[in-house]
Amino acid sequence: MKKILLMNGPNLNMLGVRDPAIYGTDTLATIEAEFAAYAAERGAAVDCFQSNHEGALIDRLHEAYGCYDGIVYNPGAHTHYSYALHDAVETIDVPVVEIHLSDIEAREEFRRVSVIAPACIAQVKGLGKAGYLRALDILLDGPAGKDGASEAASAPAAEGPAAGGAR
Ligand code: CA2
Repeated sequence: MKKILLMNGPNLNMLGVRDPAIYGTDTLATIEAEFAAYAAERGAAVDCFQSNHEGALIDRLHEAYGCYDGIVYNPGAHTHYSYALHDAVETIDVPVVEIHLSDIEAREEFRRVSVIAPACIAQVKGLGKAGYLRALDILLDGPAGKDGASEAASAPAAEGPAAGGAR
């Protein structure tokens, strides 16, 4: 059975508590439960981790080395500036799909850049909580997906309403 790690970064523990217009009404616990249920349907086991601390997230990525078949990771605001997390993702030799609930390309200027994406095999954005499931599909099936749709192979694939223009 494949082992998948679901990681969420800073402030994502606040999902469902504030800003439902941007991030939806689901709590992180609900998203994690639905992700784990979908993974089970697909024959994969899931561990979940959320932290508001960069060092704890780096430590968890290091611990994932050799233990997981893939990681679905929403780095939160670390996305836009943490080269330390970029380096950790690059170091561990585990495929990572970056996921964002919102379409970071369509928001404030500072959110349009992901410094993590170049270390990931794909990026999914703007699909809300369904994006987490899509990210899992990419890990299990590859970026082309079950239906065989083609996506860029040489660079991380970006999905969502503004797919292709994320970086
Ligand atoms: O769209 C995403 O998933 C983000 O990763 C969410 C991050 C944001 O910094 C990224 O630019 C895009 C923020 C998560 C904050 O979540 C909250 C949830 C409820 C209330 C307040 C914050």
